[in-house]
Amino acid sequence: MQPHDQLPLHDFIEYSEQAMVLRSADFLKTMQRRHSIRQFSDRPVDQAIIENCLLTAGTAPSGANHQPWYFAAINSSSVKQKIREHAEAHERGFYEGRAGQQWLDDLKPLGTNADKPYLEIAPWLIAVFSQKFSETDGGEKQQNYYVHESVGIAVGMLITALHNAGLATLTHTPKPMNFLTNVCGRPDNERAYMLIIAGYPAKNATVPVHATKKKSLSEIASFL
Ligand code: IYR
Repeated sequence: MQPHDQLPLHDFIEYSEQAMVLRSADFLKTMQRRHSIRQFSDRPVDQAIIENCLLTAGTAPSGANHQPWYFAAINSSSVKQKIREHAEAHERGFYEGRAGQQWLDDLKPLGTNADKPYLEIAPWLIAVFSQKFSETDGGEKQQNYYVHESVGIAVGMLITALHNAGLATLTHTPKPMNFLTNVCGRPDNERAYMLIIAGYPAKNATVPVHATKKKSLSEIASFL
């Protein structure tokens, strides 16, 4: 097969318009039940579920289909402990001044602080890495395109897949995040992009009221 060969689109499913209205409304309801949480249960989650969700993320569109992402899925207590130690040390600096007053004021309604016990309690941490360059199968340096856009889409799909599977998540971006490269043993061409915490919510899990207030359609969209 030549690289420019085309395959017929064999798996597109056409629904009736009525079904599409129902499906889109149902999916909206499903996604309106997605909340970032900060109280996780230590209940284990089967790796097979995480694998399916990562494969879902891997179906994301990307610049030139170079798929400039890598996911380190962490279940090991000792690695989670290391990540918590690093993240909390960085967060303490953040909350004790580095953030600046404006940022701290904006975070107040979320009730966050430098303590991140969930980094050890939740069964899975998924460290997401972006690849500005990658290596081809032949060992040559390959330029990647729209890296942030591509990885952002993949992370969105990962969070959606985890929620759809029945898990709760938290997106976490400790600043700086480069310690994740060492802790996860990733190569130089990768940058830590985000940390996704995934698991069951704790029995007493809460959601900040502030986080439930989503903009209305007219605030986020217009029809031209
Ligand atoms: N990374 C910090 C602070 C933080 C920043 C933003 I922007 C948030 O939406 C939430 C938290 C923390 O995790 O506490």
